[in-house]
Amino acid sequence: MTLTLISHHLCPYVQRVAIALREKRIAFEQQYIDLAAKPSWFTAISPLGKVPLLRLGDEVLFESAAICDYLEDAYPDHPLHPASPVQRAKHRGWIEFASATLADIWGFETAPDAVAAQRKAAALRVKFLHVEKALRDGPFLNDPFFNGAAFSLVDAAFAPVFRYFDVFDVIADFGIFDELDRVQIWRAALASRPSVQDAVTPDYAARLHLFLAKHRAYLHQLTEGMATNV
Ligand SMILES: N[C@@H](CCC(=O)N[C@@H](CS)C(=O)NCC(=O)O)C(=O)O
Repeated sequence: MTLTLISHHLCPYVQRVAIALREKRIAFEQQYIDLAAKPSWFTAISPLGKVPLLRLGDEVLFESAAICDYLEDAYPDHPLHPASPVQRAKHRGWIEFASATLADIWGFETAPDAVAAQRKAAALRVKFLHVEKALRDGPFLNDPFFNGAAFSLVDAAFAPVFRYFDVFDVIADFGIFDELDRVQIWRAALASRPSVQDAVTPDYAARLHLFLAKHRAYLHQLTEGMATNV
């Protein structure tokens, strides 16, 4: 059976599933749609009108968490959730935390001016301070994932979060990660993971810049020299 991941080039939730599929060594195809002009076949099969969807023959799954749960159940090799129920519940909580962080990123990347961007940068810093505390102690450089040596769905959820900043950091330094040493090590480890690198197309950064331009975002104004740096 062919698995098809219905995708959008910039969607971080799509990336979660693409990373999980690659980590579990499951073959799949990707089909990209334009969310600004959703095809009628897509709206017919997507109850919330959102990507990702995972097509499995005649079946269609929606919502990234439900899709990842399905992958864990149907493909138990290369597990991406811890065995302990307590740890699993904690991981689910942190995956939800990544979603809340994505909501702040949306506010940051679409902020129309410096004041709004600073406000959202401050909210993001508070989020990452929590993440810094959650990352455990230990020989972190040799063991850099959320759960230590084993890559998990929390890693798949945060990798697309950090990817945004690979583009934003080139535009301006908002100090969001200053002195968050564990977060920075984690971010670097995720960026060098092949499943993470392959979860987007090579034109990801160019597409994100176009998105910023379309929203007339403060970050875009900085690239154009239209605004003063923070
Ligand atoms: N809770 C959903 C969120 C998915 C989501 O927000 N997808 C966005 C793109 S990143 C989407 O399809 N939005 C629909 C639209 O823009 O109309 C999940 O985890 O799958």
